[in-house]
Amino acid sequence: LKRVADDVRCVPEEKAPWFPRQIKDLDRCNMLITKFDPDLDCDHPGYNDSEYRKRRAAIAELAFGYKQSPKLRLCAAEATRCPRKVYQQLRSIYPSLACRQFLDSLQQLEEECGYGEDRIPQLKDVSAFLKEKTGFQLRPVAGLLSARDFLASLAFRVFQCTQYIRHASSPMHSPEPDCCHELLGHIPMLADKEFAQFSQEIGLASLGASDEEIEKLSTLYWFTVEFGLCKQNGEVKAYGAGLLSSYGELVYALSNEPEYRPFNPEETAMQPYQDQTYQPVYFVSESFEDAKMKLRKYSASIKRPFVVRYDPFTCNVEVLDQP
Ligand code: HBI
Ligand code: FE
Repeated sequence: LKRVADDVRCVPEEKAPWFPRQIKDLDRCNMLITKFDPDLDCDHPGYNDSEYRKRRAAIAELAFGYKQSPKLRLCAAEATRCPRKVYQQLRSIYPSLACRQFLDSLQQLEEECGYGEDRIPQLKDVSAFLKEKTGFQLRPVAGLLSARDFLASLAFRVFQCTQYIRHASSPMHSPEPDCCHELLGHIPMLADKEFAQFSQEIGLASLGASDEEIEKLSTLYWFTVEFGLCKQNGEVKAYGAGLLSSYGELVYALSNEPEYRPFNPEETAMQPYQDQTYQPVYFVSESFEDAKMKLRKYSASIKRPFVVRYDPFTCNVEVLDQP
């Protein structure tokens, strides 16, 4: 493999869309999509609550102003507005429905990071915890990002994390990601080494990919990281964050109602998905190791005029000529 050039822009834009090469380039990965925005979507539970929207705007300002730098601090989410019920209800069903990795991490987060029903932990503590476990770190984001920008950050082991909380009128459901979804659904999984590697590899596969490939990778992300199931000691357990942060769908997904199919990236990437109701089908992985190997094979089949390699020492992405 030959190094193309050091110039950040050495892949001409007409050959591939721009993508970040360094972790600080993530400051440019900030394209929000307007879906589920409480200011624009009249079905959003917070739409008619001007105080909620004002608070959201202030939290959004913090995310917009964030620059990738180890010196900057994440804001202290909405630490006192914790819906106790969310934590209590979900916590009670995790032992029988969540995968082992999730349960192990959650226990550590309770012991070391202030997870519990009484308050929302500080994102900077959670970010430091993750950094130590798997090298993942959090960066604040004001809402739903474009799939391209969202996936690109995963390539650098950066998770774009919302800080606002769902509207108080619907404590058990949120149309958009909120800090309950991130903290309960995503963070415990990102503290697992195999899963962290799997997540980063989806991110690396997305860099400079065509819009069509981004769509497929985001569908893969949806049916694994958000709604994935896996086998464990002969039983099926949940590892997807969308499941682990939704009491209703977690119970539904592990009942005998929905259809299960084996995880297979070529097929999974083409499956239409739902962001309004429960999924009609869930994909079951044999293990994270197996899911990772299958994803690797799939990624290698994505056509790009170059290959990317992540350098863990510099945290940069190197771009190499296709051999
Ligand atoms: N943005 N903040 C945020 N959080 C997500 O989980 C998220 C996103 N944008 C796009 C997205 N997820 C999906 O398209 C994934 O399938 C990539
Ligand atoms: Fe999510």
